[in-house]
Amino acid sequence: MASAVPFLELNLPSMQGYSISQNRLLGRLDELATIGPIEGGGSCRLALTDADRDGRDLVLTWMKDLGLDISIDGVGNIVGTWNVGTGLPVMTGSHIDTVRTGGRYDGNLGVIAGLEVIETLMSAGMTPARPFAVGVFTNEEGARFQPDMLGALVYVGGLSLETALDTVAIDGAVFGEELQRIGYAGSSPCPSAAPYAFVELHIEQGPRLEAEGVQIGAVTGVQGISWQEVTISGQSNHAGTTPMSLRHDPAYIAAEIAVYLRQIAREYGGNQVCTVGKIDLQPNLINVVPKSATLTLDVRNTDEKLLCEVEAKIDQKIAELAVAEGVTISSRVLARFEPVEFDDQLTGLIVEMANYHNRSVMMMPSGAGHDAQMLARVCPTTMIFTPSVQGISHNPTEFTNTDDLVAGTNILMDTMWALAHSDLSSQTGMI
Ligand code: HGY
Ligand code: MN
Ligand code: MN
Repeated sequence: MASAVPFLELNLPSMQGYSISQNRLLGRLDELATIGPIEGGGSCRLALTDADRDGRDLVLTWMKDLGLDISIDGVGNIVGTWNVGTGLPVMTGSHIDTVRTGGRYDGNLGVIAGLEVIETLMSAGMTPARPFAVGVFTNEEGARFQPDMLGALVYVGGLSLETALDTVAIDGAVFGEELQRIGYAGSSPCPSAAPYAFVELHIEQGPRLEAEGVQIGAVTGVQGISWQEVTISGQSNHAGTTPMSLRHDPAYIAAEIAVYLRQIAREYGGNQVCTVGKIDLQPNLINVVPKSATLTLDVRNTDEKLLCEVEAKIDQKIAELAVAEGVTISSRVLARFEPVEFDDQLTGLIVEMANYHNRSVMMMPSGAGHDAQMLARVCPTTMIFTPSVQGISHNPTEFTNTDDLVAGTNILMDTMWALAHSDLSSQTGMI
């Protein structure tokens, strides 16, 4: 999967001795982490909350300090553009919204690294032949509003603005109202114009790079994601007086579903993962057989055919459980994205760039969803992964070593430069 980009002839920033600033990169990661701080050094900035607004305000300040042209669209996606050169921009970026127990690198690294690349080149007096853009996409996590990657999906025209604005959060808030409330209902049109290319720097969030002693991931794509909310309605009753034979217990069925998901993931093995991350019981009291149980199913696989098989088996099991326990079960899809393949020439470029930077590298799919999987619908796209210590993420103790952060950002800088000075349409090799 070698790329054909003649980047060794392109006078890359690193070839001229330029490197990003470690202190500025770490300083901004630390500063952003102080917004919505939680125990353990991470952050809670659920999409469109006050903390998300405060994080956006900080990033906007950094963008304005760099003199970037700033656009905010109808779902609050922010794009800061260094309007130099000609033609469509080479774009990078990610998200700054977090899960409730977020770390300081997930998403934040991709946004801050993009600004760092621009600031380094500005200081070096190196002006790329194309504009450089940094995107901050709304609601990547999907923890409060589903689906995940919602902002990037609207950005590329995969979801209408109206549908996005009408989306209701797990706490009952309405997306459009929250966006207005935090002052980020922008006027730039959705969908946006496709960039020339998109490269996202992100932590791996899993154990593979560390386990294999590899320093850079050249990401080949993103696995398929199936999210659904299952609601089980039964007979609420007294915990002490109701004979077991007369129960119609939603909590029991929720537990059976969670156990089945673990079993089927084990049965399929490979990249199959299944998670029950959220269970709400009503009335949620010690001495009451619940009236209802609402749980979320997160089911993923790199192989669409297997993912469909697993979805069908789960649906069948749920139907059987409903009959056996005499409960009624309904479900609704919260997100469903097929596996995405990134542009193999761009991924090949990441491999070559990592080699050039003397960093060990391996090609790998992403287990997590990313904004890049949406940008891949409209332009050549790939991702750069840096290792996650002990593979931990969506956890305040998420950590990535400084030299990996710096190397990943320098590779991003050279990659964006190479893309800005290559002809993606040329027949002499994609880039
Ligand atoms: O769920 C995901 O994979 C991503 O963190 N939104
Ligand atoms: Mn992320
Ligand atoms: Mn995440």
